[in-house]
Amino acid sequence: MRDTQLIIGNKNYSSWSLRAWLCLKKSGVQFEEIVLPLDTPEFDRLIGNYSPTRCVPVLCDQGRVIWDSLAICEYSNERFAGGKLWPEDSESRAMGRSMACEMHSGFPRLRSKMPMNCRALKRVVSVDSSLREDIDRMVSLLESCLARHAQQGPWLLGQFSITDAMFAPVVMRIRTYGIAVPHSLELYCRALLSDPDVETWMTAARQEKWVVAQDEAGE
Ligand SMILES: N[C@@H](CCC(=O)N[C@@H](CS)C(=O)NCC(=O)O)C(=O)O
Repeated sequence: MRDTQLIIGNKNYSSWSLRAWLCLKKSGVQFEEIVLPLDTPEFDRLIGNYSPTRCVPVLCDQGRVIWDSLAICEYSNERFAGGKLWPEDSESRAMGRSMACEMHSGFPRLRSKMPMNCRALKRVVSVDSSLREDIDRMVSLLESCLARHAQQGPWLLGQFSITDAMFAPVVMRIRTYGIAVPHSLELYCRALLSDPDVETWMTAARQEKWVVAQDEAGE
């Protein structure tokens, strides 16, 4: 058993788990992964052994318990990545932090009506005006961030950052639900989906057999 364990939900559906997992991967630390399938008696039986909130993700690192995705991303940055998961430029960092926090607390319609579902494709959900508002906000936010950092690299803030991890599940949704996006954002989606760590996650998600009925949205 490793000293560092990340407890996550199903890779196919658990968007909060993906965010924390990706930051840990990018920080280079070796960690043990424990998958507790969401919405199962097993999850209910075991989650209390790890998580004070009974939610995933939760990180157990040398006796410390760190819960909540954004806290795990920040902890990974400080403890394992030497601060490299935020850019040096304070303006970019401020923008990235605002975006990460907006993702963490916002986009309620996008999250509930278009749940992350990595293995699904060509799903159609009806887009009402409130969902459209979330989609439009997400597209304009990502597009302007990419335009601002285009000279520094392919990620949202140039180099990979916590902001990319927070928005990775949004890219999954763009793909699953066929959301039309501008060219620069389309290129970003392709780059993120072909990242080796993201591919590893996707491959594992496709192999899972669990189905969470309420997260199977769309026709
Ligand atoms: N704010 C939390 C949300 C975590 C969350 O809602 N996790 C879901 C899975 S993606 C969960 O554990 N659901 C199980 C439950 O609520 O019983 C975070 O950012 O980590």
